[in-house]
Amino acid sequence: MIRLHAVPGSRSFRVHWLLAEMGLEPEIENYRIGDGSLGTEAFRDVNPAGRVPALEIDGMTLIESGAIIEYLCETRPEHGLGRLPGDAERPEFLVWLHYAETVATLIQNLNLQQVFLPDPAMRSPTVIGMETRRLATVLKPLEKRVSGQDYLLASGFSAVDIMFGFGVDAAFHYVHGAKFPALGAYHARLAARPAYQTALAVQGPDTIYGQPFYEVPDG
Ligand SMILES: N[C@@H](CCC(=O)N[C@@H](CS)C(=O)NCC(=O)O)C(=O)O
Repeated sequence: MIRLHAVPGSRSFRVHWLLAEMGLEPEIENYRIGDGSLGTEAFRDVNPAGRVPALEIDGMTLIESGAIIEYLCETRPEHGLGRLPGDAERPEFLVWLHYAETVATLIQNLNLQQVFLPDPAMRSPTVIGMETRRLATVLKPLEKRVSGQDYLLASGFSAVDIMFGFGVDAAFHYVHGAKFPALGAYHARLAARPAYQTALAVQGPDTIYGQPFYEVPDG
């Protein structure tokens, strides 16, 4: 049994998509941010930090999307989605795997400001402006990277594209896609993958974003 604890539209999509690339179908437990479902005693038994993803697999419960992705790639190497120790691309694989969290943290800060604060008056236009600029800055190396090749690694599609693929989608709620044409095309390539579509169909619609784009408020 493989069970994925998930919030549609969140980092749990990374794990779901990787499992789909491996032909594995997890049972899904869906939660929502802000409705208390991540704070129940039952979920705190799964992950005391109250965060998704959490994956029940191989008799364990794993948290942290990056760690889960590394674990799945290492224990199921036949799918060729990781770059294991000894592989010439291993250092780059690790860099991009963790860089995805640099991007995701900025998106998370913007989600808090733009989506989750209960009263718009609580927002800080200064913080939103700063974090939006910082998000655009960290996307630039990725834009350059996928201008010259289809995927983050020269050898082709790998789990780092999954780790980052979720972030591209979410980033475009805050930075204009027109400024990152190569990233837009990259995301379209990723989204066309059958496993991405399978995970998306099972996950259901994203429950985080109520609108396609969030401008930096005046102030
Ligand atoms: N570094 C962790 C971050 C986990 C995390 O913060 N997940 C978010 C969803 S993307 C969450 O569960 N948030 C719950 C909340 O903000 O209450 C990972 O990659 O799994």
